[in-house]
Amino acid sequence: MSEAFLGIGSNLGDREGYLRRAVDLLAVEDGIEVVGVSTLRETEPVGPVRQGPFLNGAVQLETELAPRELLERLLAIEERIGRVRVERFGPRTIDLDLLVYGDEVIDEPGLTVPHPRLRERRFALEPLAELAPGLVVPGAGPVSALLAELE
Ligand code: GSY
Repeated sequence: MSEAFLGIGSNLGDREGYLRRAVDLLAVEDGIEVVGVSTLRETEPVGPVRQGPFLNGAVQLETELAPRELLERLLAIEERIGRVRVERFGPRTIDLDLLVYGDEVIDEPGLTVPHPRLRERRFALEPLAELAPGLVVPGAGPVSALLAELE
């Protein structure tokens, strides 16, 4: 079993409903156990697109799935919920990002772990630190130090 952390976010429609449904669908997947869900928090949009505020959180998993298989399940859950993305970096109904997978560092087409923009994203680091304050992000350092760098 490996420990993994996801970032979850939504800024279209019933934001909390989409996030809760994603957690419910994760919890019934074979090979995935949800062991923690952070507080959901409203965050200002980050990035080049003007858009409404997000609701963001993080989820802690134990999983038997390899990283690529886990990523495919995340995409399937997004599809099942009815993922809508208006444009790249723009509004979306549901976003499930694989932030950290055990102590693995992976850089392959379509799969980069830890998430390549994690250290820039307070909206991902804060819920991650809430779930696992002692976490060391592979190749990047303690989550507490990454957050302090953003201060
Ligand atoms: O995958 C990230 C989507 N996203 C977000 C987000 O989830 N939260 C906030 N606050 N800003 C964002 N900008 C983008 S793109």
